[in-house]
Amino acid sequence: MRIFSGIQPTGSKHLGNYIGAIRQYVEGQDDGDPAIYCIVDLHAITVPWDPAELRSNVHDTTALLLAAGLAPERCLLFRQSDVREHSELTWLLAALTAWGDLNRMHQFKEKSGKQRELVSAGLFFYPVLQAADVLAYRADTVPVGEDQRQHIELMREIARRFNERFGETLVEPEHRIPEIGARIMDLQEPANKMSTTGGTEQGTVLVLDEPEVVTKKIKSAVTDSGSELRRGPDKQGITNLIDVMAVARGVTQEQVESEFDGSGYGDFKGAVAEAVVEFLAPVRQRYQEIRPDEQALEDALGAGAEKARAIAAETLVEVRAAMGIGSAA
Ligand code: AQP
Repeated sequence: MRIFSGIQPTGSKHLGNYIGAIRQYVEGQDDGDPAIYCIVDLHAITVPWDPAELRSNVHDTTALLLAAGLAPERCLLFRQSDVREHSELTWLLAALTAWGDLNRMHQFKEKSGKQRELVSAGLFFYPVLQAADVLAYRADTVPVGEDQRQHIELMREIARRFNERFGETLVEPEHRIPEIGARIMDLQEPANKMSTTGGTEQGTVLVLDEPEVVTKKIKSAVTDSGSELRRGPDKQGITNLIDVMAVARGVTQEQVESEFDGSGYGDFKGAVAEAVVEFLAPVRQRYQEIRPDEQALEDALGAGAEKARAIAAETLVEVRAAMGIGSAA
């Protein structure tokens, strides 16, 4: 089984990214043949960005993934822009992508609505680049959070259309969404997902937040006016905290509910804060050790890119030939 997933280079990955995606990357790195993880700097330029900050953010995210437990000798970790095949395949797949489908993407609607500067064509094309990322490796499985479901459906559609028209060349990937924690919610606005660009500062726990900050954010999480510690559609805040606790402790949501049955919300939040601090502590500590050595980070990314390029280049040869692009030889 070949695994592929991409993550944006932002300096501040949050608990939702960690639980929904990064945790799955680490767990899956030995199951992949290979497991391929990509830091998607080309996606990062679909919204306003600062060039120097972008480079530095790639190092931040690389260090965070390594600190979380990715091992370059057990998986393939690289920077998207180092493998130019992604950009070429984006254009080729654009020829098979319906404008109407792109126009229906929730992420585009949300992000373009919030944009105060230019709404770029790149933002509109974001899912095509994402399709190229995955299809270039003929990946079977894409570990992601719930918010990416629609983009995965679209890339399946593009692969299907390509194969129907030009013969079996690409693989229709399946998403892998975690059973618990697929959609971690903002602690202050539990109806919305925890998010890099759209969330509240107090409601977003960053993986690298100091323990006191994590504790403060979790203790001030918005809950409901009841007192029962159980999940339910009318109890979004508590449901979210139960999910977070279950993942941090490595138990089921039912086990959390029965352990804390009868406890007050205040005590429960204190326990969740403690569990999350403990859950993130090793990552934070390893990050401090790994991040300063930028040469080592570049070396790891460079080695990953070389292996990735070999796979993607092979796909591109077949795709170009099938589409009649380039010389016949
Ligand atoms: N709240 C979340 N719960 C679970 N999983 C989540 N993911 C994102 N938010 C949650 C998953 O994290 C992975 C990495 O996403 P990304 O780095 O490519 O960036 P993103 O999706 O743009 O991250 P955000 O935080 O969601 O930023 P905004 O809200 O600004 O777009 C993906 O697998 C995603 O599913």
